[in-house]
Amino acid sequence: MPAKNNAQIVDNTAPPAPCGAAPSARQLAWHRLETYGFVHFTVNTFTGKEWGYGDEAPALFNPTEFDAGQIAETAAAGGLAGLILTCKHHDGFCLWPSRYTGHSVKHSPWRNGRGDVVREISDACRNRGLKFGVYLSPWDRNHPEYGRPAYLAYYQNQLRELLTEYGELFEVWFDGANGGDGYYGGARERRAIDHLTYYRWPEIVALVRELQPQACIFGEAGADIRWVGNEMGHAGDPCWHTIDGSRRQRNLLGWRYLEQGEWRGNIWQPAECDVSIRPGWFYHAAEDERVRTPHNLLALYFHSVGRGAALNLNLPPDRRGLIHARDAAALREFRRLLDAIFARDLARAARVEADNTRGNHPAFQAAHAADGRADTYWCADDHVRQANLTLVFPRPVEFNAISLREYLPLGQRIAGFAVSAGARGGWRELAAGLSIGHRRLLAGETIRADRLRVELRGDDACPALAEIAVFKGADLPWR
Ligand code: FUL
Repeated sequence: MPAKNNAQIVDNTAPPAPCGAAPSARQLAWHRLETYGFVHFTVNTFTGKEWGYGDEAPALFNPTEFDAGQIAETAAAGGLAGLILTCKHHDGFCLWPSRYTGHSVKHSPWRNGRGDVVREISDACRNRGLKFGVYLSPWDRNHPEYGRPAYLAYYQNQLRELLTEYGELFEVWFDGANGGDGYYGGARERRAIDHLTYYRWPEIVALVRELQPQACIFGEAGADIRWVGNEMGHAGDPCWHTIDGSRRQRNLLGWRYLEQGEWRGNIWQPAECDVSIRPGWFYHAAEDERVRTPHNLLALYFHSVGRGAALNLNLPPDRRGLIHARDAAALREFRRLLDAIFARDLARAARVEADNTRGNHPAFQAAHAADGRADTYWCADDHVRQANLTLVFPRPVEFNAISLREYLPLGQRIAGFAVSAGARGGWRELAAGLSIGHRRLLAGETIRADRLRVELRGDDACPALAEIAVFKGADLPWR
């Protein structure tokens, strides 16, 4: 009889099996976006509040020069890949003429009650090549039935309107906030709910999957993307793309846990850093002097996108319904500085050596890590747990920023790394860390070197790497 147990035969000319949890196609597409924007707009813009109580008259909503084109244009000029609009914030006021409530733009003076902010923003996004996403606050301080079963049908009806009437969505954002008290149709009382069970998340997730299968869900159970645990615009270090699903079920996701995730968690749920360009989420004229500077935005980018997370940057329209000139200027300059840093990848001119190449096969050769493509990668043999990649520059180069990327379809494989510069025969360690994932940016003082070594450690899998890129930026945020 032939031996049955041939499972150990390793084919090192084929890609390795994905290790641990791996991303879905919709998550992979989301990882590639890296930066997109939030648009917080509602009656709060006109009352000066951050959380409307729910008793605001729709007549308050009256932007005088609303221009969705200016909002989308500003986002596009800042290099954002899409916009997520607060179609309904906690105050319950709807920016679209929902069939299920009169508490909406329908009863506002804006466009004589015939306007639809969701329509105009979603159209403007598409016209400028931006993706569009929706935020629909589960907590509704206006609705009389909030906290009772009847509200859930209302919420799902509204969600269905947004999922079916505004074209393709890239993200659906479910906010976990609930402060208890509210107007609630005049009851003016506290209504506490259990946010894990009250909203019937499995039904909501099923609705999004049915109607917008490509959209990533931000939020609670069943979500594709997790909150990063703070609203300051930075991910943890490390920041793993995975979490332990049983912790989520047991409501044990503290902010520090969310910032870092968990190595080899069983669910792929990467982090999104949501942060406002101003102190508040809504526009307040009193904060015009406190718009983030371009350098501050650069620092946010390095601490979010640069740790493998996405950056969701809030740009709140003012009372005219426009992005204020200060915010627009800061965003534009941020993008100019960022593009200048990443204008020329010095690694492209280097020869790349690896101390191990999977099956010695051209498909996995070291050169793939520095070919400027994210869809090709270097990979080691299955039994290898530590490997070095070395860039050999034709002549000494000066650099101060390095970008590393894993090849995510194979899961997160690298458990630790170190980067060293080589000059005149000696090595100097520049940086070391744990997670790489979708992207890891390292920046520091300017170094002159003729070699760059990247040491990679895979605890339970052979390492693979899609990108090593090397840059000399004129204007790094911390200088
Ligand atoms: C929080 C909300 O309470 C804030 O108002 C804002 O919408 C932010 C993005 O999420 O939970």
